[in-house]
Amino acid sequence: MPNTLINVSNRLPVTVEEDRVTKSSGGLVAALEGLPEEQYKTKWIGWPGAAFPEESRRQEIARKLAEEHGCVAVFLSQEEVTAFYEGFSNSSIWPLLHYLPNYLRYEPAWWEHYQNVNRIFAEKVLETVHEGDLVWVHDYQLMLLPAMLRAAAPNLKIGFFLHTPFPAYEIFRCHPRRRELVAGMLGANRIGFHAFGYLRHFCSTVQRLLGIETELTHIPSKGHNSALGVYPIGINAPKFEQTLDSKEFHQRREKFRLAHEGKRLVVSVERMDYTKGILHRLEAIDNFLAGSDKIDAIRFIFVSVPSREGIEEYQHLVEEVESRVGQLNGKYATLLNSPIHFIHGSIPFVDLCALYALADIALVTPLIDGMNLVAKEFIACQRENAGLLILSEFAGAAEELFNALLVNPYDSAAVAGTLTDALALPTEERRNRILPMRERVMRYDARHWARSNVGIETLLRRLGQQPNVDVTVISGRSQEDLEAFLGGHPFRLIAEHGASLRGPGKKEWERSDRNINYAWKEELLAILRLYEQATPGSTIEEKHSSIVWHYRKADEGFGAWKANQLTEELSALTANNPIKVRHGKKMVEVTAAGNNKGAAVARVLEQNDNYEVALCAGDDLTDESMFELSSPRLLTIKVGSGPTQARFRVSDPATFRQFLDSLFTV
Ligand code: GDG
Repeated sequence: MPNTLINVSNRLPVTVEEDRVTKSSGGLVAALEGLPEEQYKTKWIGWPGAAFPEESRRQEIARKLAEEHGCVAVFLSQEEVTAFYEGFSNSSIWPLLHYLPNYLRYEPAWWEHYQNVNRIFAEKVLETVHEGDLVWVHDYQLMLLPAMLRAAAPNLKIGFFLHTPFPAYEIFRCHPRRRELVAGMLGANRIGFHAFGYLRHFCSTVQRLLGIETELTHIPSKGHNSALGVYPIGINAPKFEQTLDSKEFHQRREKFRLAHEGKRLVVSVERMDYTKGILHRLEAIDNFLAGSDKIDAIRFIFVSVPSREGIEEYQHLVEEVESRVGQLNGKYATLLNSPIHFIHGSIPFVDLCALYALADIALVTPLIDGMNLVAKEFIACQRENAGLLILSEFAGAAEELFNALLVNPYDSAAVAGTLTDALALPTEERRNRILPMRERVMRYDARHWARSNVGIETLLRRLGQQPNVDVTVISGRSQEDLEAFLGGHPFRLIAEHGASLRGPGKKEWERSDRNINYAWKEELLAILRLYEQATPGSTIEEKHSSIVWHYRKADEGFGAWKANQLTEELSALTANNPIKVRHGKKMVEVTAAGNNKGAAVARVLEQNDNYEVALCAGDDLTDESMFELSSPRLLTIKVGSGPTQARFRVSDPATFRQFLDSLFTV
């Protein structure tokens, strides 16, 4: 049975107008179209794109959407759309996420609506969800939703993905509701970003706003952990390949070729948004045309899709762009050419592909952009041609598209210069640039993105559902940590290197270390306290079976020096006792030697002599005690490099996940 993945986003992937249901455009929609249907049964929850005041009409639309499109509609009144969407989401959060506090507008009444609409979404999700489903919340309009869902259904698996950048704390702190917004996101089990920089900013913002100690891998939250990840979104690669193979595409491309014959084409495609750098780009084009003696041989095509037209800043932008385009065409037009071909509208997908394929250059210069799918789509369509991508260094895509010509969109003279250079590059070099990027864009596509986002959750769930398979997780971490990470799964959990155990499906923990003497803890704790006092920034963690001195927040050199001293002192003191002292990563740990993962595995095998085979894998030095066991039923796998007693080895955690995935395909 495939898992049901419930996608929750502000907009549904369809728009309802009068009697027509049309597909919405936009990055998210395209990406999720690429999810493999055989693995994920998907449902969408979202707003259908217009206010429908009459109840009978709402019912009719809800039925149509559910039956024909697998969608659950969330209806909003016109007032809610204005305050929640245009107001709070797009006039206060959006500009800050894009480092543009000058565009920030805020009205306190919007906050009530934002909370209220997030609550309406929460109710819809709770009505729709079944045990075992995975909820995936998208973007800044629904930042409160994860925490609302968590409060109502503590065991629900919730993912959150932010499609925009996450800015530096100094910017995000300008938002009047900054704390509530980040706390809302922390309701998710997994929070994804397009780039590592965004993740880092999010961590430091959480730390400074909420005072929570964060790690770059996860953030501890009430009763659970939010794992953090970087998942750069991709395009729907198969859809592009199919279109490029179609007869219609070839016809359209030929038609456009004839219409623009004899001209080099430079194309820009985007929503009409101030983050996309349209006015700065026009400045660069002015610069370029002023220095060009071949104006008749170049044409700039702009496709600017109308966006957020109810918002004043967007209305001004349209006026300014139209006036600037008119002015530049007036200034540079000849009897043979009008250099800027401006479309303020949306064009059909096949035309978009034909345009990308025909273009010599894509000029993609946002002032800042979470990812920017247009850059990747252009590359996808360069299957036969050898076009060049000029890309803003401030788009998330710049981190991946290694052969693009990167520009600073604020530096219009430099953009104009890059354009001149690009037009002069020989075909051979252009091909050498585009081809390796195309390979990457087609491989790491939307399907890959969606899989890596929901992959680990799906895998864990599937493991939990296998008949005749018991899953045991053994870790050095505390009971609380294991519960927070894996509490919702029917796994046997063994914490603190074997000191305590929670049976599958049980709530209570049992200690498995009753015969171990911990009298030493008090005495050694006193020594650790002295080091804590003497080393500012260091802290002590007390677990049932061990004590740990952490120094990652202390001065690096001083901390390491004190750690060596402590390790020596403790080792000398404990030499003749069954106590282990370990100097690990920014910590010194003292544990009872009787607790080790090997002994824990031996106990599990002893108590379950019906197991035919036990697959035992790990990536840590402490896992060697399991690999050293000599049971014929045991199949041991080391994950990663380093010396090992294990029988098999896989190179990294991702490969191990793939292996499990293939073992347990349902
Ligand atoms: C947000 C983030 C992030 C545009 N014009 C037409 C058309 N489009 C399609 C493009 C592309 C999509 O719209 C735009 O996606 P982008 O990624 O470039 O930008 P945003 O809309 O701002 O998306 C962004 C994205 O979310 C995903 O996470 O990359 O950073 O801001 O797919 O092709 N499609 C058609 N006709 C048009 O005229 N058919």
